[in-house]
Amino acid sequence: MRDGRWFSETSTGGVRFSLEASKVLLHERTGAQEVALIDNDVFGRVLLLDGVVQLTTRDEFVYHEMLAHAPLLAHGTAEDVLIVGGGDCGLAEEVLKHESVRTLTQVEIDPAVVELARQHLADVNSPVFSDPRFRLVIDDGAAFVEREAGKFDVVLVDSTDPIGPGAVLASRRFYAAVRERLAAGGLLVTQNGVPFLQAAELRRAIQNLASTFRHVACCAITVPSYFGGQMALAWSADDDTALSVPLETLVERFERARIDTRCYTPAVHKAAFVLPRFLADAVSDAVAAGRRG
Ligand code: AG3
Repeated sequence: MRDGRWFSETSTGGVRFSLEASKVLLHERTGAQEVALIDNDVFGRVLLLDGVVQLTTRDEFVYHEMLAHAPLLAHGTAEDVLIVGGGDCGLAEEVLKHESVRTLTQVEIDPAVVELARQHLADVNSPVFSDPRFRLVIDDGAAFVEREAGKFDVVLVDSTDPIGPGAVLASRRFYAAVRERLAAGGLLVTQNGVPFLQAAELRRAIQNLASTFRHVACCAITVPSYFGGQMALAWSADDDTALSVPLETLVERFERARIDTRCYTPAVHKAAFVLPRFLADAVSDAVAAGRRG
C-alpha cells in the first residue's frame, strides 16, 4: 500500500511495516504482480512485490548467503542447480560463486522483475548475466518442474510468500514434481515465510514436504527487513546426508570454496538449525501430520 512517500506491507492485519521512499524508481503493475522499487535511507534500495519486501540492498546478503551457501556446502558436490523464482538474481549471484557449479537454471515467472533487477540492482546481481553457466527460463516454476526432464543436485525455491500466486509453490503436487527432478543425493531448500506471523503457511508447507520427502528439517535466519522475526527455510531430501554434515566437513568445504561472506560461516550454518521451542514444536507437529497423510 502506498501513501505518498510511504510504502507499507499490509499482509499482516493490525500491524503495518512501512518504508519511506527517498526516491521511487518504479511503481507499476506488471502482468503478474505489483512491483515497486524504492530507495530508503535505512535499507538502501528496496524491492517490493505485491506490497511485500523481497529484498533490500542492505540486508540481502543474509538471505542470499544462507539460501545459497548452506545448501551447496551441505550437498558438497552440487554441479547442477535450479532456482525457482529469484527474479532479482541476487541468489543466482551467490550460487555462481561456487566454482563447482556447472549449470544454474533459473525459472522466473515475471520477466519484468528480471529486467528491473538487471537495470537497478546491479550491486546484487551484475556477474550473473555474463556467466555462461546461467540459464534463465521465463515460465511458471510449477509448470517447468513438471515438464523438464533434467536432474538437479540442489533446488532452491526463492519465492514470494505462499499466499496468492506463490501458493502453488507450497503444494504437494509441486514438491512431488521437484522430487522427480532431484538427482541422487539431491536437496530441496525452500523459503517458508516468517513463522511467528505465518504459522499456518509454514504448517501447510512442512506437512506437504513431509508427505513427499523422507527427511525434512528447518533452519531459521534473521533478515531485518522481513517483518515479524525469523524466517524459516525448509530442507527436504530422501537421503539425509546433506542434513547432517559435521561442522568440520563444512569448514573444510567452505575453505576450499574460498568464498567471501558477511553472514555465512559453517558455525552459523549449524546454529541455524537450533530452533526456539515454539518453532521446533511447530515443525515437528507438521512433519508428523505430513507423515500421517
Ligand atoms: N523472496 C522471499 C521474500 C519473502 C518475504 N516475506 C516476508 N517478508 N514475509 C525474496 C527474494 C529475494 N531474492
